[in-house]
Amino acid sequence: MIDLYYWTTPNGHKVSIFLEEAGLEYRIVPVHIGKGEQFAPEFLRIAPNNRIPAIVDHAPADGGEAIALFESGAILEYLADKSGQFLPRETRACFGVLQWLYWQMGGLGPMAGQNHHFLRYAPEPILYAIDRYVKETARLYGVLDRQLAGREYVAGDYSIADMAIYPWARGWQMQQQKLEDFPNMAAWLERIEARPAVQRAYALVEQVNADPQALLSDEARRLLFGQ
Ligand SMILES: N[C@@H](CCC(=O)N[C@@H](CS)C(=O)NCC(=O)O)C(=O)O
Repeated sequence: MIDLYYWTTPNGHKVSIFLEEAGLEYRIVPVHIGKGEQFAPEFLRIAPNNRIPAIVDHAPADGGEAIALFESGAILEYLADKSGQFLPRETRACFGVLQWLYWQMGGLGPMAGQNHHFLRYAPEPILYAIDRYVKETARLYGVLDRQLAGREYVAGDYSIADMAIYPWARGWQMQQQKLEDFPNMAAWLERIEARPAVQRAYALVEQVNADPQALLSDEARRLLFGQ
C-alpha cells in the first residue's frame, strides 16, 4: 500500500495519474496547503520541503522498511522503477524520457508556477513579472510543440515525462497562452485527456477538495506566500 500525500494541484496530479495508470494500490492523505497542513511536523518528517506531493511506500520491492519520498520527479522515477512501467529500461530510451522529466521539473514547472503566481495570486499586478513568465511559458510550450511534431508522446511511448508535463500544460488558458500557436501540443493534450486513468485521477479532485477557490483566500495567501 502506498500513501499519497496530495493536494489538488498540478504537482499532486502527476503522482495520482501515475498511480491510476499503473493500478498500484494507494490511499490519499489530503494535505490542505491552503490551511497550512504542509507545515505539520508529521508531514515535515516525510517532506522536509513542506510541499506536496510525497509518498510513503509501506511495501517496497526490497522487503525492507517503508520508504518515504518527496519531489514529484523522484516519486515518478521511484514508482516507474517499482512497477516496471512508463520508463523504459534500455539506456537511450530511458534517458530520452528522463531529459524531458527534468525539463519539466527544472523548466516548465517553476516557470509556469511563477506565471500562475503573478497572474493569479500576487496582491497587485507587476507587469514586468507577468510579461516575463507569460513569455517564458510560451517559449517552453514552443519547445514542447516542436518535440511533439510527428510524435504521439513526448519521448517514445507514453511515459512519466508525459505525466509530469500534462498537469501543467492543461492550464495553458490561465497561463495566457494561445493553443492555436501549439497545434502538436493541442493534439497531445487531447490524447492524454482521453485516457481513462487520467480522467480517474482528475475525478479525485472533487472528492478531496470541495472548494478549489480556497487557495485564493487571504489566509491561504498568507500561509503560502508569507513563508
Ligand atoms: N518541486 C516540487 C514542487 C512541489 C510544490 O511546489 N508543491 C506545491 C503545490 S503544487 C505545494 O505543496 N505548495 C505548498 C507551499 O507552498 O507551502 C515537486 O515537484 O514536488
